[in-house]
Amino acid sequence: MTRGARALVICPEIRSRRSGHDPVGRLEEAKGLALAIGLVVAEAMIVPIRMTKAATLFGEGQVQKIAADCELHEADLVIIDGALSPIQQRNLEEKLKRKVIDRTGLILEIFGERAATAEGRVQVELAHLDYQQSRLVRSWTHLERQRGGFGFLGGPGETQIEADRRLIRDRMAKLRRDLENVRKTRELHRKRRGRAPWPVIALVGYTNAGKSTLFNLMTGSDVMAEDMLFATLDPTMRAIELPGLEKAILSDTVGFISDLPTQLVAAFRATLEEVTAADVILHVRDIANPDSAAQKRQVLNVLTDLGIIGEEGGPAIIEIWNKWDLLDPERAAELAVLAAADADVLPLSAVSGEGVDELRRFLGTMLTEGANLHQLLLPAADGSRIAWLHAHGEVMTDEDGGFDDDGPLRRIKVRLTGKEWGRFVGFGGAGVSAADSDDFQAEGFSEAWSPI
Ligand SMILES: Nc1nc2c(ncn2[C@@H]2O[C@H](COP(=O)(O)OP(=O)(O)OP(=O)(O)O)[C@@H](O)[C@H]2O)c(=O)[nH]1
Ligand SMILES: [Mg+2]
Repeated sequence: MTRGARALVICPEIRSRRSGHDPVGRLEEAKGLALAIGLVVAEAMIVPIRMTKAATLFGEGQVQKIAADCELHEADLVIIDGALSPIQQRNLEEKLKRKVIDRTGLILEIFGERAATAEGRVQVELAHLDYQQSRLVRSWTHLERQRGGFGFLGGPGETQIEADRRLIRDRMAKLRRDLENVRKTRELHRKRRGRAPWPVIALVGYTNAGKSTLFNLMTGSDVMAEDMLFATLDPTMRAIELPGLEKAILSDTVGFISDLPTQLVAAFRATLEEVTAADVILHVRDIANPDSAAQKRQVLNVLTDLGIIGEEGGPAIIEIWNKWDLLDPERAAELAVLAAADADVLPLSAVSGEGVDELRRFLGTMLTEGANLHQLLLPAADGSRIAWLHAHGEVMTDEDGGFDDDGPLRRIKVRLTGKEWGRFVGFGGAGVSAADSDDFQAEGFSEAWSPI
């Protein structure tokens, strides 16, 4: 797609499929997507559809009106902010005599342009090929032709479309293998490192909600935070200090969007592995956006699709009602009552900094509460219990602990909740040597290990 090209942006509003989205918010978002890929929005409009047409989505009269608008606004291409079937896309391109891109196509273009890491690029290409493949199967039949003359290149009667499909399939298979290798290597690294000893806090939310701005504010870093959809594509992590907690890891992530192409959900999964392992999720919401409620639903849907929240629960989710500074005083007063009534909601402005100290205190309390430090001396040979501690607790130190009659020992300081401690003891904690508990209490830790 050429940067600087003029786009006519159309939001189809399908009567029977009211999504609860605010149409104006939706139109703004569609324009934002076009801008995010460097297009010029020549004109943007909502087109209500009473009954969708299988061939063209819009009715004949509407198609003519769109064609006229294209001329009037000198549009080079048309963006339909919804899903088009391959046939609809082809027919509209013929009737409008312009390239037509649907929402999925547009989002894939943005990701294709932005993906920075090798892994991100592979994932996006995979999603793109998957999208193209479905277009080949169903819409390119009108282009189907015999490959003339060179029978030896393919089997007799092989058609161009079959060859294209095979190319795509082979390429996809290769990319999947590459991706699998990258994942295995990363998993290996992670295993070697052990579970991060510090709690992980992940920022998630709708695109443009202010995640990166909050991340910068809390970490003093300077990641890209812009009024642009999908400014962040690759996750970034930094250490922060919290009241009562020496260190926690804050992770900034890619933003979500409604009607996320299914092909991209898989790409998100890998990018969001850190979120899966998070102790707390901060769901950053643009509370001043008229579409805020629908955006929240979308974010929760994606988190569910990704298996991050499920029936057995998952990490705690705290809602950050961001962009508080943009609310008019009346709305702010209304929302303040709601926020005060909900223990999991914090009003905040990542631009003015208002509410950030409260957030820090909140996180500090939440992450230290209920977890106590234990100091253990375990036989170094007892790999399975040591591994269990690394997997279930926050291991602060794991160092040489001298010898006893049976051999070398490890001295392990670990923070465990009461429940996990109970499980550890049940798991075979008996027989663990007692550590010098006096020292330990002197350091101000809340509980020391005593022999069973
Ligand atoms: N007025 C106001 N603007 C904010 C606030 N927080 C963020 N913004 C603005 O909102 C825009 C988007 O912020 P980002 O931090 O890039 O949003 P993001 O959630 O990281 O977006 P993606 O990375 O695209 O998903 C920027 O122009 C910010 O300056 C806030 O509290 N108040
Ligand atoms: Mg961001």
